[in-house]
Amino acid sequence: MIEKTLIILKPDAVKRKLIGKIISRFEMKGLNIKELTMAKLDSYILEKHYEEHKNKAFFNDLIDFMTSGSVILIVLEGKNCIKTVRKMVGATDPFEADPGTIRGDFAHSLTENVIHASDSKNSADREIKLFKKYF
Ligand code: 3AN
Repeated sequence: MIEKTLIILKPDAVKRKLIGKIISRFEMKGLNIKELTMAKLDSYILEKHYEEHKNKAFFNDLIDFMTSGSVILIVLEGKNCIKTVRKMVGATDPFEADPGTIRGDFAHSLTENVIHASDSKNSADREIKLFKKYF
């Protein structure tokens, strides 16, 4: 099934100049970039994006980090794109993420873990709608 998913290259990916390397992995996999923009996100939209985590101890650190610099927002499209991209991204904890995955290869910390990717069709639909104003 052809699906769309939302990707955020987080502030650490932008600061560390990893954007090209990460996008090139998605292109090599044959996924299509439907939308792409650079933005500085505010805490209002991020609190909505991460609302499932609002009671977690790491929530404030996560919002501070995500507002600390520019991000790249991308809508990718492709066959079974949501699951494929999650596999390419790897586990949340970069020290658990397999080598060859984006987090396994590039991320150094649990909060600053380089990339966000929608985890289901429902999340993808919700997140693409939430960030639509930036595209
Ligand atoms: P994923 O991004 O792999 O779907 P989520 O949705 O569980 O992971 O977490 C959202 C974000 O919150 C992660 N990408 C990471 O930046 C941060 N995070 C998750 N768990 C922790 C934790 N235990 N400590 C610090 N930050 C965390």
